[in-house]
Amino acid sequence: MMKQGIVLKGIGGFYYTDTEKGIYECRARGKFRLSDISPLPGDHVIFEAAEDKTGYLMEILPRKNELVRPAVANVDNLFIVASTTEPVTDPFLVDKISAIAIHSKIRVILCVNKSDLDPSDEFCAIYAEAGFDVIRTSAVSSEGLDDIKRFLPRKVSVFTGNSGVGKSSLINLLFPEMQQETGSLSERIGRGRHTTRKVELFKLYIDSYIADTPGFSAFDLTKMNPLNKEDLENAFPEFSAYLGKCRFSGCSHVKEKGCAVLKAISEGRIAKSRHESYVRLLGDIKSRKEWAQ
Ligand SMILES: Nc1nc2c(ncn2[C@@H]2O[C@H](COP(=O)(O)OP(=O)(O)OP(=O)(O)O)[C@@H](O)[C@H]2O)c(=O)[nH]1
Ligand SMILES: [Mg+2]
Ligand SMILES: [Zn+2]
Repeated sequence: MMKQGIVLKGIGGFYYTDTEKGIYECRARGKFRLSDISPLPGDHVIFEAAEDKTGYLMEILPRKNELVRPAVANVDNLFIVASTTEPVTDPFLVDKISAIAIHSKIRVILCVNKSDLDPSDEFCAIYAEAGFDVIRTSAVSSEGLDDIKRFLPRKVSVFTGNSGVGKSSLINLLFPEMQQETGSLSERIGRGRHTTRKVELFKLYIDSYIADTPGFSAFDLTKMNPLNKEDLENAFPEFSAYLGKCRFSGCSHVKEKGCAVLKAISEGRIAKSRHESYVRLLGDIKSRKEWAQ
């Protein structure tokens, strides 16, 4: 019998696929192994189901979006977890991941975690003013957990961010039955035993899934889906009020005369750090084009 389900995780050639009748352990048919496309967590799939809850994947339905790092498909909400202490999140990481997500039409929610250690007022303000949903959270005081929960119903939500910011801790507190491994900074420097290794979706309630993911390193950042130049300015929501108002059409908002974006920065309406990230991403895009020629 053919069934439709959503892939929760892939391990050793098995794809654990959730349906209204429970989870099926599916193998991929040869055509998946031969083609470039392999099933990702979040994929909607058609499979041939057997009585014993095993099956064969036959088809991956079209994806509405797909992230490379973390590798997951059909994401509705991307919770970017950041911290301004132990460890300090580089704003560039937030700016790059959020730009990719916005371009992929994924809703970005910034969780500024460890508020018990640092209120992170300045960091929160930069992103709130840029138009992001910002939640100040703590896995120690439980601040912000109810605000996270409001975004989850009937969505696929993915937690990302650099290693050690508290993604797994927040998820464990929200849903104690998930019990993701967590670890202190000193533990993760060793062999990283207690840090998250793989992407796996968990079903929370009907049509609602959540995924913890491994923390980012600088290496991962260079491998993420790049945008092109035209898409980049649109991936910075606070630029939108000024786009089309620069003196020169095709303005790249770096140092041009009469640039409306630069004027907004000088008047304090756009944060300098956000613009610095934009310029850096634009530079990455240009150098990639030069290499490609
Ligand atoms: N004070 C404080 N410590 C926290 C908070 N959240 C997490 N921690 C601690 O930070 C460390 C890292 O937490 P994890 O939840 O493992 O971090 P992670 O983001 O899942 O890390 P990776 O799996 O490596 O990506 C642990 O020692 C946690 O106890 C918080 O809100 N406040
Ligand atoms: Mg983790
Ligand atoms: Zn401009």
